Amino acid sequence: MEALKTWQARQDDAFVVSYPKAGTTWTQEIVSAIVNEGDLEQINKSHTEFRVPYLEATFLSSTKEIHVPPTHEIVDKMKSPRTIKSHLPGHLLPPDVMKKKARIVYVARNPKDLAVSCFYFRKVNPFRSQDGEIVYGSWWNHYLYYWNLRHEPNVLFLKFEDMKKDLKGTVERIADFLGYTFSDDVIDRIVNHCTFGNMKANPMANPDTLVAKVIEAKLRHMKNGAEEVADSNDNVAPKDRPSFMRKGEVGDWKNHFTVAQNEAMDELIREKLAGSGLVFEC
Ligand code: PPS
Repeated sequence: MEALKTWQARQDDAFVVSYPKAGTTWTQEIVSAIVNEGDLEQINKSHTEFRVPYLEATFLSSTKEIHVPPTHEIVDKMKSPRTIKSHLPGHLLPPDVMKKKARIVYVARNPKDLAVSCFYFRKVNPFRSQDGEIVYGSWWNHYLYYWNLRHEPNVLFLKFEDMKKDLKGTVERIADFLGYTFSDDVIDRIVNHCTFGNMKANPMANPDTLVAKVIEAKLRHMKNGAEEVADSNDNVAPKDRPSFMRKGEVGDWKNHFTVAQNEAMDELIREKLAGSGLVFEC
């Protein structure tokens, strides 16, 4: 985080920024497909996580002998135009990103589905959340920071629900925002590549294999005493871990929330987003 304070962005960078579980991987795949001009052969040569690296996440090495540099140093060596993922809240995003007016595609999702998706991902990835503190802070602070930047020419604010309703329109909007004009054929190819079913079936877009490797490395690291295991949820057996590409739907919260939970969440949403103009269909 210290290094990111002075990290240099480039004007033609395309960032995908989001609160976790809001539709990051989906947006990553769309942005990557656009920047590769719909060349699926090229896109499918490497995994999304390598095409659109996760700026602030430095992955653990599988052995002591292999040194894995911090991701931002890997990103420094990438050719332009770079595509980069970040979950950083606005005040922690490297200041040079806005200074250089690098493009930011931000995606937000209705908080109820976000909570359900987080709940399942907690079984996939043993990230920590203790005493009400959660990685990347509260969703409303994250959303509102970028929502308030939505009129900046280098920021495009998207909602998961709109992407579900009109994937083709979304691909066209992002392409236009990033300065690409495509024929209908190319647009249709990108749309088809980025449907839930096709991404789930594509090992270069579905994070499952990579996630499993990252979790195993993390658990090994914890067992070696480098970090304490936060709680028993951290030990969900691989066979019981849900797929990262779980459902990809709008309104799955209805299958999970009690009436009381729904009312509490509605009140929280009303309170936190009051006066902002940001509303969700949920
Ligand atoms: S992460 O860990 O923050 O990167 O997760 P993120 O990618 O933001 O969110 C994961 C959820 O997005 C769903 N997803 C999709 N939905 C619709 N269409 C496509 N193509 C797609 N790709 C990913 C994924 O299934 C997770 O949502 P849930 O509700 O858990 O299924």
